[in-house]
Order: sequence, then structure tokens, then C-alpha cells
Amino acid sequence: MSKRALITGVTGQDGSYLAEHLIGLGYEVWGLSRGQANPRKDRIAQLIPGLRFVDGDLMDQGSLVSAVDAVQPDEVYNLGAISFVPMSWQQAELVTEVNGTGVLRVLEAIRLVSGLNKPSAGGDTSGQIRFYQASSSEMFGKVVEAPQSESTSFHPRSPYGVAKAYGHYITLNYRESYGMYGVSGILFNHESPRRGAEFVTRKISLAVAQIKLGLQDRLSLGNLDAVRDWGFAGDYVRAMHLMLQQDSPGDYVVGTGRMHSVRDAARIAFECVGLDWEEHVVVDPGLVRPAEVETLCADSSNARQELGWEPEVDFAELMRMMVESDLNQAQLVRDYGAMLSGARW
Ligand code: NAP
Ligand code: G4F
Repeated sequence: MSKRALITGVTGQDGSYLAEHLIGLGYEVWGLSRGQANPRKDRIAQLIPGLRFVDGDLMDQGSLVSAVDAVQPDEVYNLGAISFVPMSWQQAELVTEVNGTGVLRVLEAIRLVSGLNKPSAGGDTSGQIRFYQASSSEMFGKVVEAPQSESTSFHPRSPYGVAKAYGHYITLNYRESYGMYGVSGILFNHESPRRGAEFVTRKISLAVAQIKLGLQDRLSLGNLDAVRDWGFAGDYVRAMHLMLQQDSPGDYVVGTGRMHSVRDAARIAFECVGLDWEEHVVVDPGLVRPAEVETLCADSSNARQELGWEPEVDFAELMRMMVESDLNQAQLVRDYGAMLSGARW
């Protein structure tokens, strides 16, 4: 019989890639969808025809119990979150509720539906619902060492990072308190053509496409010196799945081990279309964050050795993939607009 997975955050970047990956592996995949009419649900339903949906919200404990009970999953991937870091200064309490307490609510739903009250003798986790938590390199924040591994201490710099640290520790606590098979993937930044337009790589690739077509001239960015370890989302969802296939639960850092600045990202993206980034990028001090994470770099030795995981797409390829996708889209929109304006009704 095929395995069944429940994904929160299925309408997001990672949720879409993970759903495709699991369906490709023969899973029956259910996505948690929230709201009475979520347009992102309609889009993902079109993109991934085999995907099924169950209603629920990370803010609502009862809905999560009902969803887990209805689906009876073998694996739960908790990817749902308010994932844009600056929003966590604007709406700190909401972000804490969704990204922090929301993790507790999913764990409780699993515990209640499975009747899990204490660790079983010998730590046997067979037959349990397995749980994956989307932890973040943002927890390392003001880094105490480089590169960062599973043993590096956390120093989060945003309410987002603090909430993720709570989600991380409550997952560990349910493993220790109830013997639950719960793991956290500490994932470094990962991007794709499906990345939200508010994140810096996609903001750049979208602007490059518009500038190339003469539809825009300037791109405003914040801190150009910020350094990230950027990988491809399609590579990272493979690591999520592998983490839940191990004999015993453990947490893993996932990243490429390569560092690039925002300036590098802009330069590479503009080069993809033969333009000079310095002629178009302007710095807007209003986009600089109250407390910045200056630099992040992953030590993924454990994921590579124990999970056999390797990233396949490098940073230059990733930026090219995003720029080409946005350029194709922008050209289609432009040509469609031209066709409509020339049409006779
Ligand atoms: P994303 O594209 O922003 O997707 C976020 C998802 O969370 C959306 O499906 C959204 O659903 C859902 N969501 C928001 N509030 C919710 C709520 N109250 N109840 C249920 N679902 C809710 O994020 P992503 O890039 O795919 O990231 C996936 C996860 O990995 C997140 O937890 C993020 O914090 C974490 N992470 C991401 C990265 C990265 O670089 N991408 C790195 C480390 C960790 P709606 O459509 O309903 O809004
Ligand atoms: O693309 P970003 O907004 O991603 P950030 O803040 O690193 O967070 C992402 O990765 C985390 C993992 O480390 C996830 F947990 C989180 O959910 C999210 O997916 O910003 C990257 C860097 C920052 O240092 C920011 O200050 O780019 C800098 N930056 C410079 N100009 C900008 C801009 N970021 C954005 N979004 N927009 C700018 O104009």
C-alpha cells in the first residue's frame, strides 16, 4: 500500500516541490489548505493534479486534529509559516503564533490522534506518524561560528528566528517526552522560479526580466553585503523526505556550503541577460533590517554522509533558471497585452 503524507504549507514554494517529489515516489499526498477561497490552492491544484486537500489552519488546534484524523498520514511535513522575515517585526505576535505555537499544535494533533502518552519501551518508533519540522538557518542569526552545523548555538535576530527556535526545540522535546519520531531540517536559503516575489533572489530575477524588456529601469535593494548560502528548493525537498526515512530521528543542516552576497546575486542575474547591474541597482536604506543576519554558511556534512544527500544545482545555474523563467513569463504577458490591444472586439 502506498504511504500517505500530509503537508502544511503545500501552497508555498517548498510545499509544491515536496508534493511533486512525494507523488513521484508513489505517495498519496494531502495538502492542508486554509481560508474559504484560497487562490493559491487553485493554482497548486492545477500544477499538481494528483494532490488532495484537507482544510486546516496552524492557528486552529481543532482543525489540525481533524485533518490528521481524517488523513491518517504516515508522515507529516510542517512547512506552513509566515516565512518573510521583515514581516516578523511588523506582526511579531502573529508570526510567533503561526511559526512557533503552530508547531506545537501540529505535534499535539499527532499525539492526540495517535494516543501517544509516553515513550515506548526501547524507543521503538515503528508504526508512528513521522513528523518533519521546517527549521531555519535564521535561528543561527548572529553566528557564533562558521560554517554552521547541527551543534552550532542559536542567536536569532528576528521574531521569525525566535519563533523558529521555539518550533525546533518543541519538536526535540516531543521526541524526548513522548518518543515521537520528530525531526527538524535546519535549511539554509533555497530558491526557485516559484519563490515568493518578496524574497531578494526573486525580486532580482523579476526586475531583471522587466528591465531587459524595457518595462522598468531601476531595482531598489537593501543590504548588498548580506551573505547567504543559497540553494535550489527542488534539491532541498529531497533532504526533507530522506530525514523521515532513517531508522532513528535526528536533526540535519541542509545547505550548499557556498557563500554569495546580495551584490553577487544581482551581478550574476543581470549578466544572464547581458546587462551591467551597477547601471540599474540603487540602495534604499529603508529596506535595511532593524537587526540583520550578515552571513550564513552551512556545514551539511551529516546530511551528506548519513542521508546521502547532495545538492545538484549551483548558484549561477539557480539564478539563470529564475531569470529565464521570469523573462519567459514577462515576454508572454507583454505579447498577450500587445495582442489584446491590437484586437478588434
Ligand atoms: P512560503 O512559500 O512562504 O510558503 C508558506 C506556506 O505557509 C504557504 O503555503 C502558506 O499558505 C502557509 N501558511 C501561512 N500561514 C499559515 C497558517 N496560519 N496555517 C497554515 N498554513 C499557513 O515558504 P517556503 O519558502 O515554501 O518555506 C517553507 C517552510 O520552510 C516555512 O516554514 C519556512 O519558514 C521554512 N524555511 C524556508 C526556507 C527558504 O529559504 N525557503 C529556509 C528555511 C526554512 P497560504 O497559501 O494559505 O498563505
Ligand atoms: O531573501 P531574503 O528576504 O531571505 P532571508 O531573510 O534570508 O530569509 C529566507 O531564508 C531563511 C533561511 O535562512 C528562511 F528561514 C526564511 O523563511 C526566508 O526564506 O533576504 C536575504 C538577504 C537579507 O540579508 C536581506 O537583508 O537579502 C538582503 N536584502 C537586501 N536587499 C534583501 C533586499 N532582502 C529582501 N527580501 N529584499 C531586498 O530588497
